[in-house]
Amino acid sequence: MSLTLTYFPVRGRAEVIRVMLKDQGAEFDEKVITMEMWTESTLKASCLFGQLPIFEDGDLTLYQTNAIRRHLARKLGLYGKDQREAALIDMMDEALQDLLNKYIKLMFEKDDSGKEGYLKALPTGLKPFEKTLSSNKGGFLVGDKISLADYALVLLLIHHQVLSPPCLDAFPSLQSYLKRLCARPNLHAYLHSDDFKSRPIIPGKRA
Ligand code: GSH
Repeated sequence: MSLTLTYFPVRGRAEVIRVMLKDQGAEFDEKVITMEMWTESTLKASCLFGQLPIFEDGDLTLYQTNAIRRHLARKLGLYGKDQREAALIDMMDEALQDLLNKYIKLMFEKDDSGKEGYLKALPTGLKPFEKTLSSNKGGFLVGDKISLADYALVLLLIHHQVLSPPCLDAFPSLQSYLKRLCARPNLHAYLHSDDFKSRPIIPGKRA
């Protein structure tokens, strides 16, 4: 089945989808839409909610990042081993979305004035994940296999280390988790690729 991701030439909301597909070794095509193409074409009008990303899986066309992520998680076996694990994965993922929303808000601020306050509050946001990882012997947020939520956490941690390199210093479980997951062969190759490295986090913000 052919998979196609359509998005802007930035990491943005689509990066977690890319990371998941790359780590899983899933072949997919990318359609890169520049701002010029977006504003000058009929693509926006053709999108159900007027926004990207678009994900096509054969004849299934999906909008909404989290719907795409969950579709892929179900398809690729990244949603836990049973309903109990799926519920816990959803819980972790929702908490990660809360952190991500704050991070996105900060990224789109015009200047750096919010950064200090953001970094001051960050440990409170990271603590539950540290606690979960330090008590889960399976090595992942839930169970003993990588899930939808792990990809969100890994990418969030990578981006936070760009924002503030020492931000994980007080979190040994998060540090070793990040190191271990980033060493997964496919993920390691992707994270060191020009493709990943050259893509800005958001327009105008270099990683
Ligand atoms: N809830 C949507 C999702 O998660 O997919 C939000 C999508 C969204 O905000 N897309 C932005 C977009 O298409 C890029 S990250 N912006 C261009 C526009 O709205 O015209």
